[in-house]
Amino acid sequence: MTTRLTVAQALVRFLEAQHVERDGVRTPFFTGCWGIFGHGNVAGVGQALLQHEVAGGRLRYLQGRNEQAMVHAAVGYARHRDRTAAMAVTASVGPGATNMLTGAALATINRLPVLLLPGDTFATRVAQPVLQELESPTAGDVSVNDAFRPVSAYFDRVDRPEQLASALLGATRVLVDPALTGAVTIALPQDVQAEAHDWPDELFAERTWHLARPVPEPAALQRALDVVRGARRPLVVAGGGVLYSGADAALRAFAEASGVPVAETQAGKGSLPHDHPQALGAIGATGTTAADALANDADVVIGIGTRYSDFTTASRTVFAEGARFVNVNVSAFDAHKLSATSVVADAREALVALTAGLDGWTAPAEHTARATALAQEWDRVVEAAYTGPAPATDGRLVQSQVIGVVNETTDPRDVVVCAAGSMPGDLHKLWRTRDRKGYHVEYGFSCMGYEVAGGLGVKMAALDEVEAGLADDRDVVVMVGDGSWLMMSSELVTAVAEGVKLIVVLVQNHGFASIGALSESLGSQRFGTRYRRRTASGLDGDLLPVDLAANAASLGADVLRAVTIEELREAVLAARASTRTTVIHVETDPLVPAPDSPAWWDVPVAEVSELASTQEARATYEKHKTDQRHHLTPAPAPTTGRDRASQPKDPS
Ligand SMILES: Cc1ncc(C[n+]2csc(CCOP(=O)(O)OP(=O)(O)O)c2C)c(N)n1
Ligand SMILES: [Mg+2]
Repeated sequence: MTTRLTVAQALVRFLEAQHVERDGVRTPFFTGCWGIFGHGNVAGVGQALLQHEVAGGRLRYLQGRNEQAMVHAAVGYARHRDRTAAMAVTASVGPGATNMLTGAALATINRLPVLLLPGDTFATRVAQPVLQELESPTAGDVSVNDAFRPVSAYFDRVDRPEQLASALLGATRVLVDPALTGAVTIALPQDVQAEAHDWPDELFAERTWHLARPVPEPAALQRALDVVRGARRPLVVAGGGVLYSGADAALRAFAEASGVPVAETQAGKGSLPHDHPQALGAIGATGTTAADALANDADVVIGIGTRYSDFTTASRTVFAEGARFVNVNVSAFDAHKLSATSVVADAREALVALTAGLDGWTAPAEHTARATALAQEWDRVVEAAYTGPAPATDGRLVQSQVIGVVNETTDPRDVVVCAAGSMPGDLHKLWRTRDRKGYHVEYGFSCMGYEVAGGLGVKMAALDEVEAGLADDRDVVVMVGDGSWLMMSSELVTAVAEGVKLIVVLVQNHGFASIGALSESLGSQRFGTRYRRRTASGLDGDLLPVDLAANAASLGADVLRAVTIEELREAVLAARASTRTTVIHVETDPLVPAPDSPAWWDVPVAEVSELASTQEARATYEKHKTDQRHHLTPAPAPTTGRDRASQPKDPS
């Protein structure tokens, strides 16, 4: 049997029918389709979504304000659902499509599934160039959508209806693959979207994809255990893979059985609650003194579900040259990093197997005790930062106080969302995570503008979990700087339209505090990082007369202005009690930093310069460069039982 539908109608039908199963739980995979329409998708995918909605279809249509932001929302959604559900995003040809590129890169870098459906120029090319078409004098088959190839985990273009089935199956295969997932792009020429075809009905049959939990190969597990058992000062580095796999309980069991302390990357923060005696908190360039000290001394580093970004390794200065690595990762690509003994497996499966294989082994008790003592020491630093460090120069709050108030006035299950600026580093060091899903900082791409849109996706995911009976409701608290806000806060309108409640803490410090501090430390004198009026000597005039609170109110949110700690506390409580989206506006002093991490981050300084500040910074830079390690020592060779070369000669 066949059904006659357009390519776009068939696509929507297919998306509606996809389900996933993990640990015996079956749920719909695609839960919505974001879209902004233009001539490249309005009559194709747009018509199909309308027809679907009129027929009472399951897949909801979500209207966004910016294509990049729609991708962010979809990514935030998928992350909060631990990659067990995803959304699609449809855009028109040209700028609608290219607006999605940043979101695509963000999704692929963070290994988070999103299905991108950019419209494409006519497959038939009859009236080319169509509005917004990129013409190439040297290639006839190129469009702007080819720019998606390097930032997509999978790319396809459907030039004929017959190609759709293979494109959809290939796309979904990659989206549900924990080792490959990311942005999956299917470019859809605008004429092909509207073209009818007789589709085999099986294409629309309900399909259940298994979300794989690959188990460790026994020999690889054994090698890993041999390295771990030889350790005197081991350390776990927990990455995002721990959370996506739902391996937090298994990690805790492993840590408690072995006495190995646990440090967390940005994506892995929340793997252990902050007050667990073995929780060292953040590692790396934005690490705690506890985690970074243990990392410096570690003889064996057990990385679980981590990409080892330069923030995690402090640009390869945080681990000693002789350290051995044992990497558990579902992706062989990550598992092999830093010359590790690699275990290519699901984090939860591997942790359970490692715990069982410990066979009574524990790290030396004094090592575990040292970790706990150092963690407590750092917690006292956090406490001091929360309650108020040095008095702010002019009565404005400082950022660490804002973080403290938000942490202490929200529910342990609430989710804090952030992405770029000085807050991700401060949150990494200072946020007391009390729930495995309580910390959502996008730091793979650290994309300014992710915050509000990503937070919207997180809240939608939380609401879907409530509806599916998987979890209770929780508030989502977006923490966003003025720079990120100005770059992209437009999805606040979508939150209002959808009746999805967000709490937004808008931290106004009149510029880029993060890059300002970085610039100063690199001898570049905070050049170009303040928001000021231009004078004869540069951008160094008065503060700009912008009122971001009024801006937020104009977008339909309730707005509260907080000046003192007490007002901020009241505002967060009021926002929690409200059912509406509330933006809390607070001014902070950009010149008072949070307690510093002891680690370094490699950002090259000009080798020659006419500025004394740059010359000094270069000298410091060169000193730090000498601390950088290679981590090229091969992992112990697999044992073969009997090594052939050393076998005794056959006496016969
Ligand atoms: C899209 C994008 N452009 C540029 C950057 C580089 N960058 C990182 S933080 C930052 C400034 C952020 O300013 P704001 O949101 O006000 O936060 P603050 O640094 O003041 O805490 C910039 C420009 C980025 N991460 N993302
Ligand atoms: Mg700022």
